[in-house]
Amino acid sequence: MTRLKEEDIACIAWQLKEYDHELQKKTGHSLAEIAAHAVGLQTKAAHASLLGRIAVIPVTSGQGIISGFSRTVAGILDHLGVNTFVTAASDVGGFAEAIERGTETIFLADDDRFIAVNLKLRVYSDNSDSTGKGYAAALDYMTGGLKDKSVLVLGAGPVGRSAALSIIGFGGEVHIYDKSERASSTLSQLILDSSGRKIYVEHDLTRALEEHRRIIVACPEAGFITNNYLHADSYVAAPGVPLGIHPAALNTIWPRLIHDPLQLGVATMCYDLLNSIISEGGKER
Ligand code: 2YH
Repeated sequence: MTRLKEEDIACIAWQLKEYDHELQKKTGHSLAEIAAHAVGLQTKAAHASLLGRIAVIPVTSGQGIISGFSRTVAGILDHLGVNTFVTAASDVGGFAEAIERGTETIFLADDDRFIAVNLKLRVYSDNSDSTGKGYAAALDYMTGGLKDKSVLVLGAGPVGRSAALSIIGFGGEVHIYDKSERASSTLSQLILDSSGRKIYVEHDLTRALEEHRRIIVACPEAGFITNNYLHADSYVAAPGVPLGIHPAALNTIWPRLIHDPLQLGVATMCYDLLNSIISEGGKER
């Protein structure tokens, strides 16, 4: 699993408006609309304020605090219209501070997990899961719909698994490639058992790249997708950091490429929790 570096996220907070415009140009939809689509919500029904006040707590365990990480997460949530603050204290002190300041939702990450917890409902959203969903939703919008279309998912880890399940939800056909054939087969079996849907295991990366025009890059290998695999009708959604597109191919694919280190994943975590809150409200009525 990639641990984000300070330089991966340094520019995010002050470029959120530009990033949102870029998403709108590429997919026809805003960051909030894509995140809502990822969890099956209408943006109109989802008022970000329903989340109450959000605290982001810096966590020192493992390799420690990533400078700017909590502030960037808070910036993304602010951009979505949620009242967010970063606690002054880290870890347990930060948790106490969040409760004292009337927080209902907490975002926090260590080196392995990044979650958002809603304290009222006792539900949480996982970043890997939300990132997979968010990128599948962006690809669905960007391509005009994945129904009956085949999508190559590169990487059978938590992000790839979540993306694969979402693509199936959008009616698409999943082809999975992972450098560990065992990981691909395990995922294929898991999806068959849980949903009765078949996904196709690809054994040869070169052939898989040659044959597909819709690709989700859910692995952290840099620059392996070169220009010869990318065409005027290729679409790539790449949550993986570092980016799998070769620098020389960036110009070709840029108008049909979705890639960011944090924004779509965090936005989808937010809408995932909103979805739980809205469904819970529905049950009460
Ligand atoms: O970047 C990460 C992990 N790779 C989580 C990945 C989840 N998909 N964690 C960030 C660690 C942040 C640090 N503990 C802080 O600043 O609070």
